Amino acid sequence: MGRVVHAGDFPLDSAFGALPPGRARQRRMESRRTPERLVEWANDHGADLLLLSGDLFDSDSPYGDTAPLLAQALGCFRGQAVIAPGNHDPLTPDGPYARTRWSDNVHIFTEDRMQTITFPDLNCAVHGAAFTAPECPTDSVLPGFRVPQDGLIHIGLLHGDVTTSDSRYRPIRAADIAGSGLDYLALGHVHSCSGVLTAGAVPYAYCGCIEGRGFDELGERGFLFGEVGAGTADLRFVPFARRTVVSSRSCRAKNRPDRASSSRDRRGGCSGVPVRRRR
Ligand SMILES: [Mn+2]
Repeated sequence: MGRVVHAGDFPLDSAFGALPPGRARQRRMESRRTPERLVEWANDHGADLLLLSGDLFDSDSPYGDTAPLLAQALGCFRGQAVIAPGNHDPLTPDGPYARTRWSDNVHIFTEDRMQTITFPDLNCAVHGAAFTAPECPTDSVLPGFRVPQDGLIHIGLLHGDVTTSDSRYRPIRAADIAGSGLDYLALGHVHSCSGVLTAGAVPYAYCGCIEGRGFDELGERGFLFGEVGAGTADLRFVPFARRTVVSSRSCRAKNRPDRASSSRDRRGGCSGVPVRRRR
């Protein structure tokens, strides 16, 4: 099949609580351009499928025009987009997914059970589910799921927590990933990009968050891009965040005292957004 972008954990209208109010407002405004920038990148790189692994909004009641902005951006994507709502943006009757008009190339999982969308032109099927509440203490999706042997490429798209212990955010077991037979499982929730891992023969990955928002999210942020084939997922990390949160220590280590207390603006120059030294 074709080229895949896997992104998630934006989340739009995030509070940026570590910043002073004026700077936080600026960052929120910038973050609302994220979908448009992502779609431009995806179009420029010939992506066919945009997998959005949830937590695209910070809550199920974002500012009034935030969801329409996302819908407008995705409507400009030349391929197909699929969304698996997460714990911050669960699929609820009054939430942004239900209340917004989406273009025909946008597909949103609506239930907390495995749903399948087939794209014959891409020779591919995307399987996934939605959070329908802010918490999901059991995984009712992957256990027992097995892809059919029908010649299609099978991709999974879920928001959840790969763990061996309890989790309020859909605890996913590695054995269930391994047993699924998926050609790739695109996951959201964890804010660091995992790179492509494997459970049994099944490749899976967390794309990480697209922007770092605080000192627990230092360093490059972005998404995954590449090709998925039968049993193979060749995706690489694409740094994309407009700003990168850096600690004073790493700045000084690079001998750039002018940036010692700032986040770097990808468009060049020093943004002047204050960041505190990590302790
Ligand atoms: Mn989450």
